[in-house]
Amino acid sequence: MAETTATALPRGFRSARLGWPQLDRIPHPPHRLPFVGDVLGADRRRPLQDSMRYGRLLGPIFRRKYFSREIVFVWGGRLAADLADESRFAKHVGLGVANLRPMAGDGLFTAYNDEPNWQLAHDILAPGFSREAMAGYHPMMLDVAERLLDRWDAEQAGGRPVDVPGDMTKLTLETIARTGFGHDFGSFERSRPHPFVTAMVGTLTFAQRRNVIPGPLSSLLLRDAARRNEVDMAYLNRTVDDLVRARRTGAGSGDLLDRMLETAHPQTGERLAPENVRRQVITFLVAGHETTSGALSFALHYLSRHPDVAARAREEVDRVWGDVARPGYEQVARLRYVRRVLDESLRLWPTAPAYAREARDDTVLDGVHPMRRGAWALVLTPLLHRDPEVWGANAERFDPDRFEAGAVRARAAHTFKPFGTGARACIGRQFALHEATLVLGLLLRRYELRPDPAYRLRVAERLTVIPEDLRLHLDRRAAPPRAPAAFPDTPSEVRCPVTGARD
Ligand code: MNH
Repeated sequence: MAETTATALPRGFRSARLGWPQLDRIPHPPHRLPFVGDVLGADRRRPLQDSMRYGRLLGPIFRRKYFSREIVFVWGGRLAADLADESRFAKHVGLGVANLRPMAGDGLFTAYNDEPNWQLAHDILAPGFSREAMAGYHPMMLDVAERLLDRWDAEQAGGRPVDVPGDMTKLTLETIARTGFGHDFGSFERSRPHPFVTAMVGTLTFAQRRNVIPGPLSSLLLRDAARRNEVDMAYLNRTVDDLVRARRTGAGSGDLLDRMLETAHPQTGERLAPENVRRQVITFLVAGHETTSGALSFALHYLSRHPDVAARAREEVDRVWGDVARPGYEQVARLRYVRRVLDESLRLWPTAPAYAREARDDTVLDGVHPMRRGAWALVLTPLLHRDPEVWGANAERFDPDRFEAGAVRARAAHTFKPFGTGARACIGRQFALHEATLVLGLLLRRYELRPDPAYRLRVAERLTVIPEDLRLHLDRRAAPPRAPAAFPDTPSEVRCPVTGARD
């Protein structure tokens, strides 16, 4: 498939001017300039937090213009819920997602809705995220987590603080590489990030910069960055090709890579072509660790700042796990409160912080804003998750009880969307939640977390978000209580935040 050039109009309108007949009713920042638009004072390294600032100023739907390209942003709960209507709206592949197409092509995350490889890969790979598949990954996830504990034990013994985002990235990269592809990057044996991570961060940052520097200028302003990006992409491709080659000559264990290489579509018998396998492997290596690493890092930050919450979570781990050395698959799902801590962290900082929705046909958004077929809007999840009409006046406060089952039931549907929405929502949701809950449980059981009192949360952006320079001091806890849980939690009814369905 030919990539759309920056100047041609790709699918969906490049500028909202064309797709929103009554655009003038949507507010934009003051001091708009001819030609350049709203770029004055814009923070080009932190475009998300920049847009959050404008969103707070301008309200639940607003627009910003970057040179000739105008973008509509949405964060109000009612508007976002309307955009979740799958009969009228669908995923829009634009901005950061579209900028990743040179790397990820028609892989699951970046495929256009009507590209045949989306449905094919989705149907082939979905069983890789079933309950049974997850239970199979569990022991491998534990193995990787134990390497993290070894490392943190050593840091703790040496009185050194731990590098939270750095070590969470090692953990999640090793987890997806091991469970998905039978590969070991050796991250914990390295003092610096694996070159795969450095190259990946480079391409994500480049894709983000291209959002705010439009086509005609980008070739000029980003020339050196584009050259470095070529090098990064070549490295990613090489890594993946080596990995696939090794598997073709060796034996797998029924993991994701085996499914990509061996499995035929259950109805049509079709298989993924080699070039598409390469796209999928890159997609899963990147999508499968970057966001989970951020989610774990934010959760650890909030736990360190809320000792009452940490104590409650720790009490739950002790009660449910007792002193079993290796908690089983089933024991992870029973950490209800730890899971709420994670949900609440993903509420305040959903680590894939935006998703785009386009009109399937001419329609009117929330009965107010007409949209032509193909017109689209970007949902700013961190602001949606702080809409006072949904979350109350104290929406900025960290409070895991917001995810207590009764509170979830009482809330409007489609207002918590850290994993996106509809048919193109995250396929790895259960994988991420299981991995993160397991790791938080293990860490809470082993350590008390002590923050650096001088640290103020700074959020770095590279399409995803992650806390910058977060370091924590650890204290080893006394051994957990002997007796395993005598009275396990009775599972309560919980609504799925993505589909609104009840478990
Ligand atoms: Mn994930 C899609 C967030 C973990 C693989 N993921 C999405 C989307 C969001 C998202 C949001 C939808 C984007 C869009 O609409 O444009 N994902 C997350 C978060 C975490 C996460 C916040 C962790 C926390 N994702 C994972 C993991 C994997 C994964 C782990 C793989 C093991 N995600 C994907 C893939 C897609 C996706 C693949 C694209 C699915 C599709 O379009 O069919």
